[in-house]
Amino acid sequence: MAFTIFILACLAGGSTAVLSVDLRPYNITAGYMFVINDKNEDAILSLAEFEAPFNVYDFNGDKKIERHEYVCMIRASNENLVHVSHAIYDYYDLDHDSKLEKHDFAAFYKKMDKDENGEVSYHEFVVYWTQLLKDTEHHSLHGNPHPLHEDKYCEKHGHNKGR
Ligand SMILES: [Ca+2]
Ligand SMILES: [Ca+2]
Ligand SMILES: [Ca+2]
Repeated sequence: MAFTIFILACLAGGSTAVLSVDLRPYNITAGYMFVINDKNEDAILSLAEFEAPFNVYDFNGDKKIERHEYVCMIRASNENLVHVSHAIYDYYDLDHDSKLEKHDFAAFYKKMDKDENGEVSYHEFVVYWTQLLKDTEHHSLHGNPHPLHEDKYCEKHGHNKGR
């Protein structure tokens, strides 16, 4: 979700020269993200299912996902998603301290649970993420054409391109 965007890397093809990506139609993309993460296929995204990718992004295992961990992981999958990944990280990082912890996930999960029944349905998920992807459209469709900054950024933090 923040972490499902990892999945987007699989969806988004195209040239890496432009560093932008078209994720439209967003409701289809959101639906696909849900299906991939709903591991037990009960049409409910549980908090456990939502949190499952946490350790994948926590590169150094300190129970926090820092911006570079998230962005560089996405970047290793698909450079076109770098800019939208920054934007989505900001959605998760509600207190703007550039660290995502389990409580941030829980808070984000609550935001998706529109009817507050303690679980996120397919419909709730798709509505929420369709809007979120729409809001980040500027980042996904008009990416920065200068990737050098990101190169240094990820190398500095020990993320090798292609990991
Ligand atoms: Ca489920
Ligand atoms: Ca970490
Ligand atoms: Ca719900």
